[in-house]
Amino acid sequence: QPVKATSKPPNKDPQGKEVRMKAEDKEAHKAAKETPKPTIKVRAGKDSKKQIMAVKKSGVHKVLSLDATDVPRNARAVGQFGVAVNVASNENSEVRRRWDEGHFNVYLSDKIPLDRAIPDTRPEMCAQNLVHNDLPSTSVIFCFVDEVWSTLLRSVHSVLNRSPPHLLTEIILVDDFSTREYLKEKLDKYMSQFPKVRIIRLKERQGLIRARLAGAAAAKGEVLTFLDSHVECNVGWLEPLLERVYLDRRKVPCPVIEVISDKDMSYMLVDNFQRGIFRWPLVFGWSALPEEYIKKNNMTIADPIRCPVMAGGLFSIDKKYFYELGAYDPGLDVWGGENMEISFKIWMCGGEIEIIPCSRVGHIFRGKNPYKFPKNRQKTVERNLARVAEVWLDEYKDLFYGHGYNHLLDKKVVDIGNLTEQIELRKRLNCKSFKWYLDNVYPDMDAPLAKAEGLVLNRGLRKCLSLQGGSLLFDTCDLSKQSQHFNYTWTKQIRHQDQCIAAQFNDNGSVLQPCDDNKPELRWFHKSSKSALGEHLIAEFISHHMCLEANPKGDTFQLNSCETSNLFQKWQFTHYNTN
Ligand code: UD2
Ligand code: MN
Repeated sequence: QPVKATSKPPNKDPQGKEVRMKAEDKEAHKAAKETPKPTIKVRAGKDSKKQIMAVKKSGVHKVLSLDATDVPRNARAVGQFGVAVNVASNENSEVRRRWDEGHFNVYLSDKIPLDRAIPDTRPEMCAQNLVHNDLPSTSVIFCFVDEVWSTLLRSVHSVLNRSPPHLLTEIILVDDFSTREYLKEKLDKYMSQFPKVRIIRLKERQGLIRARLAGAAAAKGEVLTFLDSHVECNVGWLEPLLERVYLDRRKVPCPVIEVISDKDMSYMLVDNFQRGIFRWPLVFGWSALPEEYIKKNNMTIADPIRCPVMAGGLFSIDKKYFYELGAYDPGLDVWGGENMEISFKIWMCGGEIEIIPCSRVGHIFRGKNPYKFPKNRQKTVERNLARVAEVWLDEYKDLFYGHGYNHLLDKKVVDIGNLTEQIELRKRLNCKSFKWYLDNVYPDMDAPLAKAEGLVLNRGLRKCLSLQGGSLLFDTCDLSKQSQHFNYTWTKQIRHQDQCIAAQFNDNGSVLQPCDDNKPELRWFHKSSKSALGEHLIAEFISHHMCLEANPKGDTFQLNSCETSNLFQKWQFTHYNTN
């Protein structure tokens, strides 16, 4: 199972053509380009100061729509207003040469103003929304390792320029042991002009998860806001997030993540009603809210969207609540899986994750991680995911393993580390079960506990497996008999309650053993399809070509070399959940 980088939210039309912007936005954009008239409601300067001063302690006010202080902007600058830039063909080699510095168009990024305007992509009604005057203030935390200079700075400027100053306690840059020279003194010097920006340097590479923990530990704000280091926060992005935390400290709001093109650096609008979900084996993705759900709940495009999981990079959380939840599992390495961990933890232990359409942040989605993994990337991510599965998934962890990660079950080969503290935390917080989560938070998720189930018919004998009085026999097939019900599990066991069929006879000549995920002799390869060896039960333990065979007399079992057409080697379950 390849572990992919975080998928982009959909921003393509059904024909598959890329839709850069809505038609009307495109017009506005064009107009903006021709006559420099950004789609910005209020510019910082006198007006916004007056606005901020007008914010009294209690009561509500309209969302402040601040933008860059740099007025007038260089309207003709490359990439201004978030439009696509086509690099001249004689510059292509330079684009290619610098691509790997960040796995996006670094050459172009360096040409674009650090405080460029981007289209205000919020739904119209957002600018009219009211938020409380006494919102909590936040520390914004950027973790980075060898980030590209211009994108890091553009990220910081977008926060400085578009956040109401009284709500921004500080910006914390956590340098996860970068090696690039410009990220040292040069960065210190540059940031020293902004009193709110602090830099924390980690003494060795910790990975983004522990880097975030370091940032959180240093933060002084009431709320923590985590961002990736190659983003652009849009107009009015912060208040709607803080408003949700204000309303209920257990709400964990995320902005809509929009797409900054890795090729032409344009700012692209994403589809409405997208929520964060996962598919097996814990792969993050986006999916539109079901139409009926939108209708039933009378939802507008500006309403918060409850999400089974968050993408991971961008969210606000009450600082105390973050620690009550035990923050992140510090045993997670480098990158990946922490979004699943915090999502399950939040939902199962009493919180909520929401996407707030009135808060929008652009992010450069890169095809590859532009930094090195100290160990192998694939192994790092799968180890992280296995930790999450072991702590949070209960019996559903089999679905995780069964979708390409069965090799992780061999604890002797793969060390996923100690989980005692994480398991105790879950108990202490009195968190709900994963089944509760599936039923209540993600009911449209398909999560059958077995790959196949029901009766197990031997095609040669035309009889079914039956477990009676502690031994395995054949009997006339009868669905009503509990003794004939077996599961073919995701971890490849043929299971009846806690008894499994082994590819091995024990001392009493029986093939039954207590089930145990760590025992390779209990794993069978089985395929229901019409492939050559379909329906065989092939022992994985002994060899890939030994099959379970019923004696034609119907009294014993044996392991024989597999024969495609031998019906006594063919087994069929009543019901298959895959294929
Ligand atoms: C997504 C998330 C990211 C994180 C990741 C899973 C978004 C937009 N991004 O992947 O935040 O949740 O999924 O783990 O939702 N970094 C370090 N040290 C490291 C590795 C990364 O500081 O060892 C920094 C990196 O510079 C960046 C941030 O962590 O600012 C996220 O890394 P990414 O951009 O490579 O992750 P991304 O967007 O592919
Ligand atoms: Mn990122």
